[in-house]
Amino acid sequence: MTTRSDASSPLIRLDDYRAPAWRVAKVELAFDLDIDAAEVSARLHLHAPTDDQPLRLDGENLELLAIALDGQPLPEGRWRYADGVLEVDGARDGSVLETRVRVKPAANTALEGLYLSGPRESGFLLTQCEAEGFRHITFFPDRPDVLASYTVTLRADRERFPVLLAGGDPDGHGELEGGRHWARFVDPHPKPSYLFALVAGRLQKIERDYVTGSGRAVKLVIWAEADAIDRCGYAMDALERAMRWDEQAYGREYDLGVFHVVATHDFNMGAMENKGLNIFNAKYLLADPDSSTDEEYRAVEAVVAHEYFHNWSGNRVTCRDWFQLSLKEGLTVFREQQFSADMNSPALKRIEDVALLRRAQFPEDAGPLAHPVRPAQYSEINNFYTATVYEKGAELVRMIAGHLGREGFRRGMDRYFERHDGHAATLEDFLGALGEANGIDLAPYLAWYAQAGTPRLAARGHYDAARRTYTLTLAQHTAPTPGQPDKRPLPIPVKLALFDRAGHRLPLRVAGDAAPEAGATERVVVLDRAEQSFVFEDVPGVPVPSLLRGFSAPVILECDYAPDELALLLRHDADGFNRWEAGQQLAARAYDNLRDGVGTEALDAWCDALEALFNDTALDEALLADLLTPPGEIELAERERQVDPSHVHALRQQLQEHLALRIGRESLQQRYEALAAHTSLALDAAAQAQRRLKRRVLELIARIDPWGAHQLAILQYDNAPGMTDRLAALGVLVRGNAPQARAALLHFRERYADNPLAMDKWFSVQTQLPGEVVLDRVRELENDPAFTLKNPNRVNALFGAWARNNPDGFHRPDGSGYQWLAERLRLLDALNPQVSARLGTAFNGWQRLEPVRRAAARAAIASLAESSGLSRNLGEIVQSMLRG
Ligand code: B3K
Ligand code: ZN
Repeated sequence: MTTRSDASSPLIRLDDYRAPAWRVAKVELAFDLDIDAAEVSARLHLHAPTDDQPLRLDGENLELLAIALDGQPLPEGRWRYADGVLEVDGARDGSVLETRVRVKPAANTALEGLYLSGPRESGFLLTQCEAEGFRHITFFPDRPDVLASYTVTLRADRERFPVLLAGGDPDGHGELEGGRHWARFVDPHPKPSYLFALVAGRLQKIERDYVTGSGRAVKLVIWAEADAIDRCGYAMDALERAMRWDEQAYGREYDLGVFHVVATHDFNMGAMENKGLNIFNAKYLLADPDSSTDEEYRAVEAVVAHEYFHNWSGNRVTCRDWFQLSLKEGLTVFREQQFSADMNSPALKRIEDVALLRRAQFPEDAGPLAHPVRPAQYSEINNFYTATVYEKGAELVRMIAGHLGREGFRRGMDRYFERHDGHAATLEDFLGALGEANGIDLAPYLAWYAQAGTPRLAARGHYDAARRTYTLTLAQHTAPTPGQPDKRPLPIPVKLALFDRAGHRLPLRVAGDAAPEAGATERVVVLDRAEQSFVFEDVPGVPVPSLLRGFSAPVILECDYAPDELALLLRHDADGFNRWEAGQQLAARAYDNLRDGVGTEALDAWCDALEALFNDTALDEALLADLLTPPGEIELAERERQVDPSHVHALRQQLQEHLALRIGRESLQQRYEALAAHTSLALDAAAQAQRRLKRRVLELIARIDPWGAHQLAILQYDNAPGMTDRLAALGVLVRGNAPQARAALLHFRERYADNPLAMDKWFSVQTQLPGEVVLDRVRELENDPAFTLKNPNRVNALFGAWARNNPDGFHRPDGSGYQWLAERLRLLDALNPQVSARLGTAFNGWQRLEPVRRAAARAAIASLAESSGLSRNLGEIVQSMLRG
């Protein structure tokens, strides 16, 4: 048995890409499955244009039992297996290589390859292959540009493994001797190995018949363990909506007779788009009102759609190599965002996406882990499933889609799917197809894919009363990132409007515009140099510019608005997103007022505008809830040169206190009561909006009258019809350190002891205790019998929620939080490197901490880096942290 040694960890570089010397046209796999050991037989039909290159196959932790070439067993001297590579002599174009290996599912705590989910007596077997898990199952050229058709036979004990599933269409099943049975699946669509999957065990199902637009009958089947199958109905509805939407929006249909979806509690990420057999973290598949919040319902809908959309953007057209990961992920996130916007509210969806980008991607792009959407090199590819590749990647697709317009983008996507169907493509292929279908050269956008860091866009305006012109000067600058000291200008589309002082949009006429659109009040200008000016004509008075509308490019806008100008946009813009954006900028300026203790102009303007909006009964309640929420602590910390997370936390609390006082205790109470009177379990937009606003109002009350808020919260907790209201109330009690919190937590624990997803929330909510005390609580929770390092959801619910969502509680000045996390990372790394590496990124931003915390954080990271035997995953993260 041999594994690649982690110590060496060579760098893989985009520039070193070579097409595979050997291809596999067809794979026949046969599995003899059991909990402790499984045997895997593989027949690979090999092809090589020239067979002068040695045949090399990837394989990790495989016990080789037999090997034969073209029907002849291979003697020892004809093959070598070392450092994760099996080299075989004598293969020719058309050869068939047969191997038989043994793997150990129950011992696989990394949850990559074939593993056991749940207890050994009752759990089930499943696989996770992306990115490089297939090599933990059998020998294969485990790279995305080797596409093969798969025939898979599964054999196992019928009683222990009544359900046998693999990707593709079913192709027979039957009985075997000794109580065993078999099932075969054939996938006619050539696919890369990372899309292979199997599932075996005791699972229940729900089914639905679906007919595609062109009349193909598809059986949709969702599988889960017995205690969860009743919570799969919402996912089934979402799947059907997603399938229909992809037919209508992109003309893409499903292409097999059956589509399986399986839920597991043991999964390293959200879900996986395996061809015909999607596997989901239960968190993104199960939903019921008693144990899921409204946010979780939306997440289920989004992730179900995301994985389904991969069937075209990822599976039918896949990636040539892992550097192109955003080709499938950025594009699929974008498609999923469009879908979610269509199913729900476009403005709220955009707010959610931009908030996520700022919370997760901007800090990544500004820290030691910054990398381009298409990285140039990696040591461990699993470390590159990042907010940059996913969320920034989606923003790049959005920019390009905006450039082409709705019809042009569709035309381009049709061209892309048709031209590259059944192939492994690159980002150049993508931009090439989109551009060619529209007669536009999109090559300038490639620079966005290659350059890390968030550009800063500075805007200044000048009004010339005599000429009635308004000159807008835009300039861009991107700070150096690790390994990229010099940055070049990127094409930045800036969607803009000009408002007069009464809050009306002005018609736009740009000087020198070849084809002005008569009466248009919104348009896009593209800044593609370091600095550029745009002159608007016939402007009647000093306007208020509204810039980057809809967040038309993933940049940081720096504009010296007067507070009353932002307040005007917050009050008058008809577009919900732009209004929210003006409010966020104004809130950030209000935060500056509090921090500097100089002036209250922005603070007053923000509070005044929100007070007025609070009393505007026509305003959508969900939007109001978002407007009443200032930027988060992570985002506010980005405004500081040296970050003291406790100070940022305190200032943000003060900000909310000012707002609550301005709106007034009485008004808040009245609104709360009016909303509480409508409490229901309904999932429609209005009911969700009411719950969202109710939660926000309760949180604001808690800022100025904790005692009163806790009374309301305990009532809300006791009477909550569903999880959204229950968890919101519990959160207020816990964060407020209310005396009633203990009893509520005990009650919650008892009530949901058998529901792992609800128990995750029980762990998470307690990580939000304020200040110093939280570390003791986290320690206590770690010893709770329900805690285990082996379950990624549980680890993220406790350690992840604490280290990421409670900056004040994690960043203790004495470094106790850092040391404690470092110790946990060591333990976790020995079990599950993917999860430890992701958790390790919680240290991101340490270089910008104030000196005392910075030194403590550095010491903890350095001690981690010195530990022996770190995985390649965590090793790469801590090394980058220290280097950056
Ligand atoms: N493609 C998977 C993620 C795989 C992560 C591997 N470490 C889920 C998704 O993005 O749809
Ligand atoms: Zn994806």
